[in-house]
Amino acid sequence: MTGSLAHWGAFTADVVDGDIAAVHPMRGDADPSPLLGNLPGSLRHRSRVEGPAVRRGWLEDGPGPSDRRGAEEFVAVSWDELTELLATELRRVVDTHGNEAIYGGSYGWSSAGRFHHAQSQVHRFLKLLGGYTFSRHSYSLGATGVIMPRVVGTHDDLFKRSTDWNVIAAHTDLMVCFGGVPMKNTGINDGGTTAHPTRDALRRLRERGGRIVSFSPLRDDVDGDCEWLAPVPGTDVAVMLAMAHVLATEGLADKAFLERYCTGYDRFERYLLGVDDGVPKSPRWAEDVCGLPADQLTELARRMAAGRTLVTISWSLQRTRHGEQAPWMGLTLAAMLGQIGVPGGGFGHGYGSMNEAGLPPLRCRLPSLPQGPNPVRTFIPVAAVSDMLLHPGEPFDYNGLSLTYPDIRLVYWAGGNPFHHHQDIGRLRRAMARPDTVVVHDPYWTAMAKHADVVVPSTTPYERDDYSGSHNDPLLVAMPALAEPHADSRDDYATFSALAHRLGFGEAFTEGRTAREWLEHMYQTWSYGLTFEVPPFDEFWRAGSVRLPTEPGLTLLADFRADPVAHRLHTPSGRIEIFSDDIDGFGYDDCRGHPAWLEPDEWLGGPRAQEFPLHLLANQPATRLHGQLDGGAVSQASKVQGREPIRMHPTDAAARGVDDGEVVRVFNDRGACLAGVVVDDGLRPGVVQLSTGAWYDPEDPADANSLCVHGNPNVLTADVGTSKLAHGCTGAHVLVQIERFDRPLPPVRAHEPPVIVRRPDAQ
Ligand SMILES: Nc1nc2c(c(=O)[nH]1)N[C@H]1C(S)=C(S)[C@@H](COP(=O)(O)OP(=O)(O)OC[C@H]3O[C@@H](n4cnc5c(=O)[nH]c(N)nc54)[C@H](O)[C@@H]3O)O[C@H]1N2
Ligand SMILES: Nc1nc2c(c(=O)[nH]1)N[C@H]1C(S)=C(S)[C@@H](COP(=O)(O)OP(=O)(O)OC[C@H]3O[C@@H](n4cnc5c(=O)[nH]c(N)nc54)[C@H](O)[C@@H]3O)O[C@H]1N2
Ligand SMILES: [Mo]
Repeated sequence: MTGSLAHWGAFTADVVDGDIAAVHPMRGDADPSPLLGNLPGSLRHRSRVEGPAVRRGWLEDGPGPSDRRGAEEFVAVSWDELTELLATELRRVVDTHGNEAIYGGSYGWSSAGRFHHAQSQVHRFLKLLGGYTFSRHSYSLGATGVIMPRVVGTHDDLFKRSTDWNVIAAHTDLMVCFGGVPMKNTGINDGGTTAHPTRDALRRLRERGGRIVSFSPLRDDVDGDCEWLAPVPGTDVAVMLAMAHVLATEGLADKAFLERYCTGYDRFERYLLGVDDGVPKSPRWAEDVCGLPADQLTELARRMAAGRTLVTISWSLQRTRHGEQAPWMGLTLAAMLGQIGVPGGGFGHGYGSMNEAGLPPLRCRLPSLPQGPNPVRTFIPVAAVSDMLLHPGEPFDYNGLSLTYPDIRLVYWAGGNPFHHHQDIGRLRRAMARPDTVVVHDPYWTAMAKHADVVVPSTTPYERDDYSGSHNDPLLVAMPALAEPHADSRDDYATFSALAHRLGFGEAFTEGRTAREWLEHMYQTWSYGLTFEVPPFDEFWRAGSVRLPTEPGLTLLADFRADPVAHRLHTPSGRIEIFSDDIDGFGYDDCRGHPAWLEPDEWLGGPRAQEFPLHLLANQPATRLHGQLDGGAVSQASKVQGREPIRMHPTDAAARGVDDGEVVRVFNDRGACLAGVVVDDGLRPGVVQLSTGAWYDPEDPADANSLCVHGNPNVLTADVGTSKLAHGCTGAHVLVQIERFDRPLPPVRAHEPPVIVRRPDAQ
């Protein structure tokens, strides 16, 4: 039995015949993630990429735009051929079009492990090649990443230095959670985790008499006892405005706090009270928008002002059109309550979105692979990938800047899956047809690999030595290889080393180190910079982990509250900006100078709902991390006739004559997919839920808009940014219609490799 770690937890594994046969959660993890159950059988799964492969058309006709991507067979090539082909193509693109023509954003979660982290490897390689067009921010926090630094001076401190679960358990009277605190999401941390304290913290809060109010279209967004209020999806800003209106009009707003720690409340209040537009944002007004009774909102607002209240906003609320508004309005509501910086009160962003919120941060940085500068300055907001590929040379707005989309000739991806993460897959396929070359490194034949020209088989984290490290986890965990690399797969480091040598910068890339030597080197340089002792590398490796000091007991913004001058925020005013002159100055119609209710297109109160009357929540899957290990036992056990489950309210199912266990067609004007019905009364009627992550599986691979027979919701979602300010991902919400699917069920081939031809002359 050897130990290792995934994004969802540390474990020991039984390994039989080169594969993980059983997984045991690490001792000490109070609430291990069920996702560990996807690991057995994953190393030798039939969807592994066995060896280097090149799309036939690209190999025979050379680089160039092609709508055959995703619809053509592959040719197996040797590693030497692969290196030669790739090096030649990279050189051609750089010499003919310049480094800016390489899109190397390569967004995605890859795997835990500090050295073999695919993003670190690909970015280091492309920087040494002379640079690449990069991407900013994430699909997780596209809106937050831009709005929150402007209005509270940070975005990642909001969850990396958030109020500790122990503080919440001890002090909070009322936890008002927009988007709930879904336990399903707290298993995960970027970089891995060894502890899952959320469930226990909520238990202790309740035992003390604390209450949880969950605003969510789904009942199970809070596990166990809570007050469940189910607004129309996407209307939380109206709900919060209504409660702010009660505070403002009943003398419950903390004027002293607003004056000392905030700026611009008076301008916001004009909007709140309807001074200029004649529309007071009262509970009565909100009732028509959000579908919740005005009296209930009024009563809750009074309760919030009466005790120690924490307002939390889940990340999902900003992954929608106008996603900037919910975290900004949540912060404003918390500021009006005046409890920001007080133990157990104030504001939170990300409880129930990820493991890290509420966990103490490390008192040190982590070992990391050094990254030089990127000589290319061109970037896009990450969720503009299709816009960029379809509109080279066109201008666009972003965060007060006027930028231009570059002309991309080569797309390079390692450690991410746009066919998981990006919206409107039909449009993405048309965008991916534009470049000359698409390169993908992945251990698995994901849809992204099937749409590539050059497919590079990577090892999984369990086939190489590495170690973990997370900013909110006290353990650095050794991850010794559990098995030999599958078939002809290689570490990304080995692939990039060979390419770098062939391109003439091998020494700069490897610095003469093997992977094992890098592990030791990174550990050593890191340990020299620490203010405390850690054991030497060999000792750490033998022990299997090293414990690092953390900062327990934090309250978000407590230092700012204690001394707003010494700890002024990194905003223009040094305070919380309820009105931002900078944002106001940009003049955007979809993000104004203060938080506001702005109607989205994809909502039940708008005209689109006439045609597509169901609001689909494309939330994070309970059964896997994104698309990773969709073929694993836990993910597969949830499927209905092999399709991704879609939850429907009994009245919505009955109205369409569909039953539990049947397969339906979910569609709108962008696309359609099949999904398997699970009837459940724990949803607001009119809302359906189909999580992300079923591997895209077009019935007709040659048709960009083909029916996905497996249930990937991104064939339905709109490819529009949150606003001109952030252009964040808006994949959380989409309007759809559902009908019975009476044709014979097409087979699911998502996890089958494509056709791969082996040439008779190949070695
Ligand atoms: N509709 C909708 N869409 C969404 C969301 C939503 O809420 N709704 N959520 C969004 C969010 S928050 C996110 S973060 C994204 C996630 O999107 P991604 O992060 O792109 O999704 P993953 O499936 O985690 O992709 C990681 C890939 O890396 C591969 N990989 C693992 N280890 C290695 C390695 O060592 N080397 C290489 N080369 N590859 C490796 C895995 O096999 C996998 O294919 O999705 C976004 N998309
Ligand atoms: N098991 C599992 N956990 C994960 C991940 C995973 O893939 N699998 N992905 C991880 C990643 S990368 C990220 S970024 C986080 C994402 O964290 P989040 O974005 O917070 O996660 P979601 O599950 O999309 O949304 C949380 C809940 O918000 C509710 N919700 C959606 N829309 C609305 C709305 O308009 N109003 C209200 N009030 N509620 C709404 C939904 O019911 C949903 O269950 O999750 C992380 N955790
Ligand atoms: Mo994410």
